[in-house]
Amino acid sequence: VDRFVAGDVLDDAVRVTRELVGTGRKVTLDHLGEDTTDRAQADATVDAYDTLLDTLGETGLARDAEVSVKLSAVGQFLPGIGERTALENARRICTAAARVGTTVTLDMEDHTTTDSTLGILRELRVDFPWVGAVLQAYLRRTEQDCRDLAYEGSRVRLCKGAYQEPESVAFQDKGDVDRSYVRCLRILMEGKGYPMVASHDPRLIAIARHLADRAGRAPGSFEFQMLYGIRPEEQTRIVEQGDLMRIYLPYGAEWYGYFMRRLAERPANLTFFLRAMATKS
Ligand code: FMN
Repeated sequence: VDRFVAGDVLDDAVRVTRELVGTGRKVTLDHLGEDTTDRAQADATVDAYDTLLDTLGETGLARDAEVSVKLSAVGQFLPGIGERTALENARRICTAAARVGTTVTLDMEDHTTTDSTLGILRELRVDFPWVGAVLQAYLRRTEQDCRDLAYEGSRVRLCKGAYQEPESVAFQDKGDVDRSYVRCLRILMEGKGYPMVASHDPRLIAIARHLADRAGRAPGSFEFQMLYGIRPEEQTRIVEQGDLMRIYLPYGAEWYGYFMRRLAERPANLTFFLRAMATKS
């Protein structure tokens, strides 16, 4: 599990963040946890982000490291009061991020949460215009969401999407998802916002670079993003070509859901998992 998750504790996360920043990469830290229906657990997650953000401030890492938050981990699914709680808790995290001078991105979860998450994003952006959105190219609605969110100052992470979704809302064919990704990329690169290209797919990365050039974007007016531990050579190459490269770094004890999605995407990841276990015993 070490290959994908930065240990159970904050110290490990800070150590890995410092290493990544030392090699010219940016970081977005995700305190693992999702789908809570327990108020106390949601509050504990907010406290963890609070401590993390203070630590990033104290260590001087807040300039290069932001945080990613899953609204389901901070109360979105609490019966009856979910949206209100998630908004309040996300506000607390944004306030802590503003205090140390960094940003927050709201991860996107399964399609039943998209409207709610984009609604909370809109409310947060009134006070914190730098809050990042995530859009998933596998959803049929996403091209339109890209148009709506391609405005000045709008940070948008585009990914393919990691959940099992029905045909009624999501493209099922890999080629269709890739084509949707390219259409969305074009809208974001030609728009006025700040595109964050989250993919390990070399073809899509090359197309993103080309579309950025064609739109006259300078390096630094968009960024690439990859998950911690995946395609490190490609990460280095992107840094060396002068583009911004941000690494999504999950940390904490609740690694199960995150890890299972990585396995579902690419069964070969199991080999790395077993290898990591083997080197521990
Ligand atoms: N998938 C989601 O469904 N929601 C997310 O918020 C999300 N965030 C991601 C952040 C980063 C930096 C990366 C690289 C991926 C993220 N993913 C997310 C996973 C992607 O949707 C996708 O499953 C994974 O990157 C594999 O696709 P690839 O071939 O494009 O790399």
